[in-house]
Amino acid sequence: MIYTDAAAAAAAFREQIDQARRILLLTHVNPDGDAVGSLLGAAHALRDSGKEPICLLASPAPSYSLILPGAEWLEVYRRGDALPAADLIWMLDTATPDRVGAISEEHGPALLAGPLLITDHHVTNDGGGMVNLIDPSAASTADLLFRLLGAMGQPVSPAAATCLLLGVTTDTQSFQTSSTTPQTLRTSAELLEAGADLRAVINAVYFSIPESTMRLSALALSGLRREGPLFWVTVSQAQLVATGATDEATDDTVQQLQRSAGMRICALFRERVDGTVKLSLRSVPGINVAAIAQTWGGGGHTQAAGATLPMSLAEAPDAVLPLLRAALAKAP
Ligand SMILES: [Mn+2]
Repeated sequence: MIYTDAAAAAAAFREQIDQARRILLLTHVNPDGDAVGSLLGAAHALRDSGKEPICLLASPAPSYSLILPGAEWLEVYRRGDALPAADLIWMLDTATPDRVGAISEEHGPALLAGPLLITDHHVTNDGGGMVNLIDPSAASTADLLFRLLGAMGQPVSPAAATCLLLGVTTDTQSFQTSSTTPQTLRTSAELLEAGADLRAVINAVYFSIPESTMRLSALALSGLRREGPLFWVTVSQAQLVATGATDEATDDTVQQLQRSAGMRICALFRERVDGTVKLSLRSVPGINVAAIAQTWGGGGHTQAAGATLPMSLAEAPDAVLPLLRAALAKAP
């Protein structure tokens, strides 16, 4: 059964959860704040109703999510591990079962063999569970899950509310995405009323940039290049080594580029250890950078895409910039 409305889905979710004791909670590989926040929010609610949730991740949680109450319950799957025994599986924020990474590669049939609950907001989710709540209009799975728990009559503790608030705020980039609606803000208000620790979430997500990341962004942005609406920077291995920054540090640099006045396309070229280049592209609506990333077998979203370029950092801008100029020339 596929529901799009939390209130309509509540009885079917309640029935499956009531019949189960051990419940395996899963989410997508490379989990983001919404994935971890939803997983832990569900885990708190299940424990509060006397169940035994098991939180299994296909890859480690982002560091900012480790401040969440219950983060110590998160287990990371290693290839070859057995699938934990459970009466019920609940998959959250995961568009398709194969997004559960190595867990689905190694235990795919087992995931679908028993009762499976799905709660998600991805438009591409085809609802392969026994009971599915899929609402693409929800700005985050955490938002949808909060409304489901409410409709199930399940109290949401302050700890659960903090986990869900982290999901709501990260998936909307702090209420900046076009998916943000009055409902998003109503849910956020109710999470605060339920005792969510907004200060802890904000500190962890927005005020915890490592010093190495700050230094790398400063180095990279000091070499900023611009041609009208086109902005780009390069990041060398030498710069990464000199600052001690991790590869993910360049996400922060890209965000800075995106915020530039007058920017319509920006690119970041990061030299990888093997001598190839990781390309990250961002654009404003109307310019599809996913199509450009596909030139090198990459992809992503229309406004945020990436690819691995089989060339040196010195060669990469000359290979990519002509395509970006062409995209700008034909953009409305
Ligand atoms: Mn999400």
